[in-house]
Amino acid sequence: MLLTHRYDPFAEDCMVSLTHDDFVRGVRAGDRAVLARAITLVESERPEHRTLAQKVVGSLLPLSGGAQRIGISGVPGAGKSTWIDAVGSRLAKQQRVAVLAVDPSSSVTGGSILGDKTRMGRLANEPNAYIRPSPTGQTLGGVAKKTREAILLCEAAGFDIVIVETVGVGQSETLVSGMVDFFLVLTISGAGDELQGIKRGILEIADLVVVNKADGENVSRAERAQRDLQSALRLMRGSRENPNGTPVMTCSARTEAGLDEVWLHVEQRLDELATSGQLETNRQDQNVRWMWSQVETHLMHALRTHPTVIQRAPTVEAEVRAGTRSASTAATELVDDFLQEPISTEH
Ligand SMILES: Nc1nc2c(ncn2[C@@H]2O[C@H](COP(=O)(O)OP(=O)(O)O)[C@@H](O)[C@H]2O)c(=O)[nH]1
Ligand SMILES: [Mg+2]
Repeated sequence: MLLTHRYDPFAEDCMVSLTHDDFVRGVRAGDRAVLARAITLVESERPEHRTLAQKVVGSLLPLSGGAQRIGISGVPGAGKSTWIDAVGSRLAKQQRVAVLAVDPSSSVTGGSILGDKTRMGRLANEPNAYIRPSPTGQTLGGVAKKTREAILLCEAAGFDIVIVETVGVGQSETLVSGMVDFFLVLTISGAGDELQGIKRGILEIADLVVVNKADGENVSRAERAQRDLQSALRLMRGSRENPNGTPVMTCSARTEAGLDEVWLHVEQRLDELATSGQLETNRQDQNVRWMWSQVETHLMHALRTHPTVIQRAPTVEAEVRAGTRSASTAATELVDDFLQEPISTEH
């Protein structure tokens, strides 16, 4: 059955009829409909779903890890969706490709910058592809957790490549770079200073920068942008192993010029990382960092929902506001209140 790219709004209702074993069996078998429901399950905020979701993810964890995890970021309009459509469609001829979206705008405004899947029309029609839009109405931290779990589910379902698309605004790119093996930043040539069109922070986490839309009259501008970015990156990130800093390439997602070269670079780099063992080390580090970030989330949730803290917070806040109590004393007091009787709250 090909329920592939379609997000099924009714899945959550049907979900109750699927047991833990149904989920595990279906995902293992690569059943798209069950995979879609399993992702809906991990996205669900309902307590009974969360318990089941944890069990399902736990059971499938040993089957995960088999995909190449690629993150793609860039400002809205840089051509991310077009790029993924073009590259993904080629890859899907031989491999199974899943695309997951992380869109911070959908959690803040309810809208979506990343939004429409229509630009991935070709990929959506590939039987080997699965496209999943961003979960809406969630905090960025929530989206990160769900995206991580969705990656694991896709891997357990046998996908060879998982591409995570995110918008290069806000913090989502940092979150995504913490869950992928290779982080690609797509940019476009601007009027003058290339570094203005792209945030410095994002360049620091990029494994490869690609200037897109190098087509038609734009070719020479794109090439100039490439040179400018390359010299900036050489200064920023040049090292003994990589004297030129993070590599910068050009391509056109529209005409598909340069796409093979870009993908070849990604593949070669991933091969090197896998062979040297660095890929595994990176994933281990990511897991440990993720564990600590989850510890923080759980602790903050427990603290903020603690009865004494809830009761005292308004007074303490007012005192801090009025300057009658220092922020750090107040913080210590609130934490002490919590620690006297820490109520562990499942988050
Ligand atoms: N000329 C040209 N236009 C492109 C290219 N890639 C994307 N576009 C166009 O740029 C616009 C934004 O593309 P989209 O993929 O939605 O960008 P995203 O917001 O980064 O996902 C669309 O109108 C695309 O057709 C390209 O390589 N060359
Ligand atoms: Mg897009």
